[in-house]
Amino acid sequence: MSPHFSLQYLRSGALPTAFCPGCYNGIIINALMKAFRELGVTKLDRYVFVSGIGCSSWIPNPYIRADSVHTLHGRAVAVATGIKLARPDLEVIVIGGDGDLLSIGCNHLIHAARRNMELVVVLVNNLVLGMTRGQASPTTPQGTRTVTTPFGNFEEPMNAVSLLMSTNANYVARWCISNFEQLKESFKEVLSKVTKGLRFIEIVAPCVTYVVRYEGKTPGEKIKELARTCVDKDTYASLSPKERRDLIPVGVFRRENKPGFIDRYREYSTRARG
Ligand SMILES: Cc1ncc(C[n+]2csc(CCOP(=O)(O)OP(=O)(O)O)c2C)c(N)n1
Ligand SMILES: [Mg+2]
Repeated sequence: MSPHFSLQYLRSGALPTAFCPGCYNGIIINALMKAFRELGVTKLDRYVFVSGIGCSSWIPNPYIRADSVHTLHGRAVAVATGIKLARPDLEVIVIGGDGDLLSIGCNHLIHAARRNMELVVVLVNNLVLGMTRGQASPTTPQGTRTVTTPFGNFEEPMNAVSLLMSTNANYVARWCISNFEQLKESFKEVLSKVTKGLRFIEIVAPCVTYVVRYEGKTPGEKIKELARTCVDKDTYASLSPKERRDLIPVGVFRRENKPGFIDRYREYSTRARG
């Protein structure tokens, strides 16, 4: 096996990437490609990637050697839903940023999750609007210095996992970029159709240019810090509110197998015809 075995899933000419030096998005591509490899997927012709606009939306397009749609900012989940309804035989994977999926496109995410739509949704939470140069986003932690919050963010951030847990989504997980193995295993789990319906994975991957550098840290130092501060969700639950400060709970928060929208719709139309 070639040491660069995952390159088979990338388009030729895809390297070097457009990402900033040290950007964690490369780690996400790597985990995804290794997941495909370990699942024994040789060609990506049964997969469609959908993304909006943002640095994270560049993860599938143009790098991954599969059909992909780069939609309007915020509309990836809506377009992905349309593709899935037209071609239920394809696995449709949305990859988007915190601005894309939780700000301008949050309504689409909520309703796709409410319907348990048969989609994989990967939220790359880099804590800012990276592509537009580091403005605060709905997930920017309180106190974080950004170009629009030069004295620290005073707003409360939203918690994507809590939001998804209030919906009907079958699979809800969060990993930090320091959890490479767990992230890869999560990708394998959601792509192997062990679970159907809406499968949501949040990846906390702070923007190295507009968050990590502003903290005076290198990408390597930050990833070591995340390895300490991202703790298993059960450990987190056992801690006092004071001990939880600055910690991020990670793990698979929900793993169910309820029928998704398309299954329920088929059953409904059979009943209606009957
Ligand atoms: C309709 C629309 N509104 C605003 C923009 C400008 N815009 C482009 S990318 C972006 C934010 C990207 O942030 P995020 O989704 O978090 O992705 P990141 O770059 O951080 O990965 C914005 C506001 C746009 N392209 N289209
Ligand atoms: Mg972002």
